[in-house]
Amino acid sequence: MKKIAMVTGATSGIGKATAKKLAQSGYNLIITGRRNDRLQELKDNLKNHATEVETLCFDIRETIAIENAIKQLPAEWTNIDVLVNNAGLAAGADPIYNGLWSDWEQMIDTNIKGLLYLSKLIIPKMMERKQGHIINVSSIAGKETYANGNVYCATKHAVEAITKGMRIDLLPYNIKVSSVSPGMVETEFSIVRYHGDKAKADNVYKCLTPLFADDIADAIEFMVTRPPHVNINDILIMPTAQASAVYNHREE
Ligand code: NDP
Ligand code: 8X3
Repeated sequence: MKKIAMVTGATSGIGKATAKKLAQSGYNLIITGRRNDRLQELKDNLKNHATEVETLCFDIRETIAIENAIKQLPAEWTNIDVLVNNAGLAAGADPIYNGLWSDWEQMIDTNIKGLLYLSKLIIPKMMERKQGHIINVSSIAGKETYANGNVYCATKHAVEAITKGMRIDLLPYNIKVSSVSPGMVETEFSIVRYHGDKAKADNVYKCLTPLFADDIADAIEFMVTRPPHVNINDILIMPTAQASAVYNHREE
């Protein structure tokens, strides 16, 4: 019987790459996101790995939608072994006095509240089985702050605190809790952050080699393939050309 991994935000970027990597590692997958066409496309693609796939289409900010989606999972899909809390975004890059309330709400509701809502629904079954692994996708922005990153950085700092808190609370239940904290990864992240402005998004990765989604998927695969007595608390993974949230080197 294959293990089951649930990956949120699997319609793009890090989540999609992680779903593919875990399929190659022999997991059956539950993939989530709001864009159902992309979920179906990924499901078809994963068939090549002889993986069974369930798709759950919901907005992670909506508690009722999440509850309904989880309730509709067939019984054989409810024993989730690995939960990758990846769905998230940055919206805007403005000084605090110019930030949009709508951007702040979207980031806080998705990156913090969405992660909490879903985890609360998945954790009880892991507790019953005294088995499971939760991997929260944090960021270098969870460890440092940078100009105009204020609220996004706050959400990822919250992910760090939630990860540490979860790890303590779930200790008696043999549930591993990890985080992976990337620097710049070229995905749809910057297009989303700049509200669809492709030129601004491209500029983020100009004249340096960023990380790619597969690099983060590799790290997640490493975490989930450690022996039962080993938990990787966190992996901070940066492009070679990026020393910190603010220092990077561009070959002009
Ligand atoms: P992408 O924009 O490529 O992917 C984001 C994913 O999150 C999509 O699948 C999207 O699915 C999902 N998502 C966003 N909002 C919601 C929502 N309300 N409900 C459900 N799903 C949602 O970006 P990345 O792959 O780069 O981002 C993945 C994670 O990695 C995020 O948490 C991000 O903060 C983090 N990260 C990214 C870094 C980077 O430089 N790219 C660096 C460090 C961390 P859909 O739109 O279909 O709902
Ligand atoms: C994404 C990385 O540096 O853009 O979390 O905040 S950064």
